[in-house]
Amino acid sequence: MSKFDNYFLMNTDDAILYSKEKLNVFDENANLEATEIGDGNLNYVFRIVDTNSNKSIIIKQSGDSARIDPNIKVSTDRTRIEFQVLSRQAELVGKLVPKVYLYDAIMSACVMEDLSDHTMMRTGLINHQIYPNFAEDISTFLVNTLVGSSAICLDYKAKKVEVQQFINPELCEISELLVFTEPYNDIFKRNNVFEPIKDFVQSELYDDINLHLEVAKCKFDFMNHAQALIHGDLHTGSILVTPQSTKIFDPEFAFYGPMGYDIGNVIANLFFAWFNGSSTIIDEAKKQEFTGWIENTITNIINLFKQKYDDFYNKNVLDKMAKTEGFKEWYLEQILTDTAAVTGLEMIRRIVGLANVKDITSIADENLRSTAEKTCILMAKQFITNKTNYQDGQSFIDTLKKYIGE
Ligand code: SR1
Ligand code: MG
Repeated sequence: MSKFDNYFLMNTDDAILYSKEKLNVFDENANLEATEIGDGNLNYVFRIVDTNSNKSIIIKQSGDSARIDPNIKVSTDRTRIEFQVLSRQAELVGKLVPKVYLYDAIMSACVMEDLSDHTMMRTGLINHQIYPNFAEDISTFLVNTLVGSSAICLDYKAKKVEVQQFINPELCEISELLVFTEPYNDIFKRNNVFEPIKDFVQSELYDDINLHLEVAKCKFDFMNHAQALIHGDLHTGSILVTPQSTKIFDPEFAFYGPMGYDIGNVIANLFFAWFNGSSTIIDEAKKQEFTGWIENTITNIINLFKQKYDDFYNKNVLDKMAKTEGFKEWYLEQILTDTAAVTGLEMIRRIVGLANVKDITSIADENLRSTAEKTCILMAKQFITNKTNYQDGQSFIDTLKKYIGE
């Protein structure tokens, strides 16, 4: 009989006991200390350290409801998905994801590498840190995990098995509501709209029927286009960084969906960092350096994605018909079109939806925050309604410049 034979939500003492009983990581005379460090919307994350040897690991456990809102019930199967996705992605991109050591189906826990020497990218960006390798690393991650898990590279049956393995109905439903529905109507009255822009949100989002039509098209693409094993929640809170290293984690929203969903999430969250820097950095030269780096990073991610896609495709394409002249280019155009639309969708939902982002909510000056939020919404609408026009990195920056009046 073990305390861990039946599921319950652990506290720090339980996490220490769990480490001793279930893991073969620490010495018998280890002096273990545990801290709960989770700051996401859903899960509990324990860091266990042996103060004698400094050896440490992470135990991530899922509860049956969201931390951000206990009324939101979520399947604990998401931990299995996270473990299996990280294992699969390790084969595709090696060191760009944390190592996973154990999945415990009873406790809905996953044990993984401790990356406490890294910083959560959103925190780093809010402190206006620059990460010179990021565009290179994330473009490799995107191409290898997305194209590498798609029907371009997998045989017919293997791909269907993967689609089935990573079916993720409850987490997808969260995105279907929070990203593709509620920002346009607030049907569940849980949107978080900054008071000074309420009227603007009413006219630009809730009342814009043409926009709703374009969003509906994207929503049905998200629900029905099983293109690749996507991360599903690739914002800057799902990325750990140092100036030399990038680690993409937390793929609990993963499923077979459109590739552009991941790329668009990365681009949108970099725009939030741009608006934070532009609104809060006082020193003009520092501001230019930081926002200029974000602009180059956005441009480089799209352009590097295109280059690496081309190379990866040529080396790995299996399907006979996918080798037809012109198909590779056509397929890329669709991915970039989806990317633009999702950039817009993520920008809107993080400004007005249930789950906001600190980059924007931490802008203390009310007028600057209102301007940043309105500009994000207007840019986002362009990305959604003119999604076919974003086929290179510069086009994303051109929209930024247009709406900030440069
Ligand atoms: C109820 S969960 C709210 C948001 O947090 C996650 O990180 C996802 O982005 C989700 O939409
Ligand atoms: Mg998360």
